[in-house]
Amino acid sequence: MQQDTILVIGANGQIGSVLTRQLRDHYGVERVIASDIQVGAATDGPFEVLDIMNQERLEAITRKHGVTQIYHLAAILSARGESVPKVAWELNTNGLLNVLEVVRAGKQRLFFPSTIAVFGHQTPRENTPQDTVMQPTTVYGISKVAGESWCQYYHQKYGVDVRSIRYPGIIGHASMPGGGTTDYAVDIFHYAAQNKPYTCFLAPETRLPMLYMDDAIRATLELMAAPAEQLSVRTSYNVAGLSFTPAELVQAIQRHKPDFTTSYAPDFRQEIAASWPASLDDSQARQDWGWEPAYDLDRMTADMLQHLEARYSVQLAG
Ligand code: NAD
Ligand code: VAH
Repeated sequence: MQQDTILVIGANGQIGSVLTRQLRDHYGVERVIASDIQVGAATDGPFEVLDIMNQERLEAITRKHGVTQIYHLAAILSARGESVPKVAWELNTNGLLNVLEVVRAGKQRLFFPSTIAVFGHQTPRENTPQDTVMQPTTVYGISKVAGESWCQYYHQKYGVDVRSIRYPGIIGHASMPGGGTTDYAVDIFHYAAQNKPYTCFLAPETRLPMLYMDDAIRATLELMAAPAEQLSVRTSYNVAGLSFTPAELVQAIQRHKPDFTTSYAPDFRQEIAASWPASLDDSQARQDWGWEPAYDLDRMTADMLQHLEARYSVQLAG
């Protein structure tokens, strides 16, 4: 049986750095090639500097290492995308097209992360269906709707085995988020763990779907391992985990740290968040490949605080 060799594009990022570590645990360090536009976090194994706008270099790297699977994570996220809309469109869409062209020829299995930012004000906000209105308000969302459609097109037209999840906001302790609207839900834990007050850039009642990093990585690996014939969606799967407001997250943190306080100063990201779902219907993912989340709000909060308090107390002691 052929052993898989995996390329992670955008391996220095919030998700890529954790995913690369888990893939290396699973497949072996030498079988997982990390890549990013510059050298960064994921350097404890093979690493290639790769600008995804350079399709020839991507082709050369996949040939050199005999790559059989690609996780393409490089993108500009929702909040940062609004300050550089054309750059975000270019990277998120043409970067993906470069990857799709390479896997069309090389027949690698591809993972492409989409997002709940594909939805907009016209979308049902509660229990957002798998198939529904998609009129996004951000350039990030527009690029991901196009990306989902390109993935389905390459699957239908060329048989490309591309698989995708619409990630909600991802929360983890091992890496920092990079310019999104859900970043508050990671930042807040770092303040709480250091016993500092936090100022939240979303309003207290803003309910959004979220997913703990452990669940997000497991979902990704389970989808990539699922038999192709079981997959009925080649745009992108809704995947739900948690759904909470900043006020509810503060209460969950206060159950561990009663003195923790938060004030609210909503900025431009409030408008973006208001256009996204509050909760998702992920029954198709559950039916097709057995998706089930493991973390609820209390379990996630306990795990985040435990890891971050340990890290900051070591830093203080040092
Ligand atoms: P991130 O911003 O933390 O990381 C993106 C990585 O891509 C960075 O390391 C960056 O250096 C790299 N990159 C940027 N331009 C590049 C280029 N031209 N060539 C190669 N690499 C380049 O992002 P993330 O949060 O880890 O998200 C990863 C993917 O998951 C993205 O596609 C994002 O849209 C999607 N996603 C993330 C979330 C989330 O909450 N983090 C939610 C939904 C979807
Ligand atoms: C963002 N965290 O805020 C990302 C994500 C769920 C939204 O794509 O942009």
